[in-house]
Amino acid sequence: MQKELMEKFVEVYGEGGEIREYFAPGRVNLIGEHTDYNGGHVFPCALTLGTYGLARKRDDRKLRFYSVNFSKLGVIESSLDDLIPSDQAGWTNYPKGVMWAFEKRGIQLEHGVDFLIYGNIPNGSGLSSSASLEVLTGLMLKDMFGVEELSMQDLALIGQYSENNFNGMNCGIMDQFASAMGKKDCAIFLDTSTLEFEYAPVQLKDARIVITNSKVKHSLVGSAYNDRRNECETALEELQKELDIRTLGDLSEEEFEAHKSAITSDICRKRAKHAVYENQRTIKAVNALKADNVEEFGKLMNASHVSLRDDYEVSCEEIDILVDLAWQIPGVIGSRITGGGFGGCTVSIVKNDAVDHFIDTIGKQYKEKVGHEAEFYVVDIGDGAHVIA
Ligand code: GAF
Repeated sequence: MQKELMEKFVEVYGEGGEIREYFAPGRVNLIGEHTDYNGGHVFPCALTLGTYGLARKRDDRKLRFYSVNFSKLGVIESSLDDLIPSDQAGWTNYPKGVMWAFEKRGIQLEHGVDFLIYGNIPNGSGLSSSASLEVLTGLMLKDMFGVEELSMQDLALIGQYSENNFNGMNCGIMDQFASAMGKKDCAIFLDTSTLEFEYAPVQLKDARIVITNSKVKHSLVGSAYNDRRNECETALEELQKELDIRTLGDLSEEEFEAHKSAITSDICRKRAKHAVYENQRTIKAVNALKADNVEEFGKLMNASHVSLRDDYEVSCEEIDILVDLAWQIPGVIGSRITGGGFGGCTVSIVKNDAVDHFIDTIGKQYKEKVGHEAEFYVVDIGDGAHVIA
């Protein structure tokens, strides 16, 4: 792979100079969904799938971008003096956004770059291909321009900042954090209100993590995501009239039940309920995993799905079909929607000896019910972003 990408780089941009190589992974979230902008906990892990990047410094301020995945687009040219989002810029809005965010932080980029990327995260699947591209770009800039003062955590924050302010998606920190800070065979138990975190080994012994891609992405994703955020903020403001809390993540289930009548709209109350219960579920799930109780972890994953489906309303027909099918298969420990929702993927924990049956059965029945095929990835948990060479 590295050799082929290097050859491609030379073919596209020509010989010469030092070419550096980087990798930033995608992520799957095991539990703790839509809690990262509510001051709650999340439990994602980095995948071994992700985005590779090769880069070479230029003498001028030109930027040249090439994606092996979108090779038909050819080389897309821009400049450090043109860091403005535009529809025509397509995927390059992500690396450009990170360059813009560096400059916003007072880090002047003196030279342009030739940048080639290749990603093996299925596009639009909700496994954070954009966050991985942001973190990849941050790492490339840090390394090439010797920006020692930036930690990997800073790169996650810069990625989120650029996504929020350059690309207009009001996401939380989870995806960029997982891509930057991931660790092999561990999930990250992150408190998004303080950014304190701990690595929790995911030792499933006789089971695997299986991601199922519904291959649907409903177009309301961006706007519905921002609506959910607003509804949670409204609920929080109303609760704050009675309670001294900073975020919904500060509440236990009992406190929420005792004060939920302060929230005047039924919709906002349901959204807040999900945020509070999901946060508590995530804490319980991590404790279960640490106590080696994978069955309990699975039950909490299932409960997470029900809450995302009924209270947060970010699931969709295709995803519910996948989860319902999974719940019926012996050997499935837990299954739920993962990521932002409205399509994308489910994550399931499946006993080793049930994995083939899981893929066969769900594959056939999904196709019958929905009319197109699902895709399955039996994944490993990998390291966070790093310099390859
Ligand atoms: C998307 C967002 F980018 C994350 O920040 C997070 O909110 C997630 O949806 C839902 O948990 O992936």
